[in-house]
Amino acid sequence: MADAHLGVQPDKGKPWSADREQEIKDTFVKVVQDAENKQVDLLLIAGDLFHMPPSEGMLRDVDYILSKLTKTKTIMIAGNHDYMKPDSPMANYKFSSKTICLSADKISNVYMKDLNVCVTGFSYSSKENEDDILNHIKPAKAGAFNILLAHGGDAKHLPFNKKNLKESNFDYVALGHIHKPEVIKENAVIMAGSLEPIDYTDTGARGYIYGEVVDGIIKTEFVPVAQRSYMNLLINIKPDHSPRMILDLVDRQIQNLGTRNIYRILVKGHNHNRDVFDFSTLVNRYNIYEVVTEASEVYDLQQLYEDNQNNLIGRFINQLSDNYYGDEICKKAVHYGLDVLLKTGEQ
Ligand SMILES: [Mn+2]
Repeated sequence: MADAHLGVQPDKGKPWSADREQEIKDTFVKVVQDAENKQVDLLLIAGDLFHMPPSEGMLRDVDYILSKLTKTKTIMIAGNHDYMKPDSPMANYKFSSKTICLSADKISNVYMKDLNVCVTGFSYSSKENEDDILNHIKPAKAGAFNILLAHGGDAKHLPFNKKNLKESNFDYVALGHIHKPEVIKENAVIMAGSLEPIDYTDTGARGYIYGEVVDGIIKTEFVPVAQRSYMNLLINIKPDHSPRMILDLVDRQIQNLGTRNIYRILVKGHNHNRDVFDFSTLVNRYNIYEVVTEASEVYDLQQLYEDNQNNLIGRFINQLSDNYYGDEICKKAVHYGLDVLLKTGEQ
């Protein structure tokens, strides 16, 4: 598992914020229970178990939960949120559960003779680490099942080239940091994603990776455990829509998708009357993070490109903008694409 972010208060100020804080803790406990029920050998925590460097009390709490594991050993690293300074409670904590937290900034290896498994990795000692060490790191124990446990994947946090990790000699690479789960190489290199979604950009399912090794061959599966999802509802208002119709439509959609989920309502277009659509009754009834209303969007393409050259939005504009001013269909394609990209917040 990765990025549990214990102690985070998601959507501070919203009515569901305190519940979410508790749910995130409950989900962590549930994953530990799953490990116990399945009698797994090894629980790997790929960083950011805590949302901030943990106090001794927070560590004792987690240590107690992990001490319920009768068979499972836990190996964890500190990430950029719960980074481990030399004088911090985390660096000096002695676990009473079967837990090892790998040391900060220098690579260490834990070899478990009974399992013939070697876990290689290290913790963060500060909020950022731009080292490209993950592109070169090597397994430590020939003949063992070698696992790399690492936290990173953007420019400021242990940037890595997916190709290098795919070609590494590790038998399994357990990654954390990016909240969206991603199988980089099937059964071999996996970004677990956050255990629960933490903010509205974390759309989609969240959970952990369960793996079984039989005769040196590993098979993994994603196990969804998050109690809620963030969802974007795109509402396209047509000229003959009335406000009542739209409210009913959104209400039905939320009923179908689940009333516990947290929604953003993105309103586009207008009706013949140019009515103002008031969603306050729905905001009071459901978990609605925000309602974004806009008239048909006019984008400053040049500015957007300059601000987003290094991400998906910039690449999208670059690919499609050649005929932007000459071709009406191309123009629409750019607008529709930008609408979606800008609204999901995924870059
Ligand atoms: Mn992180």
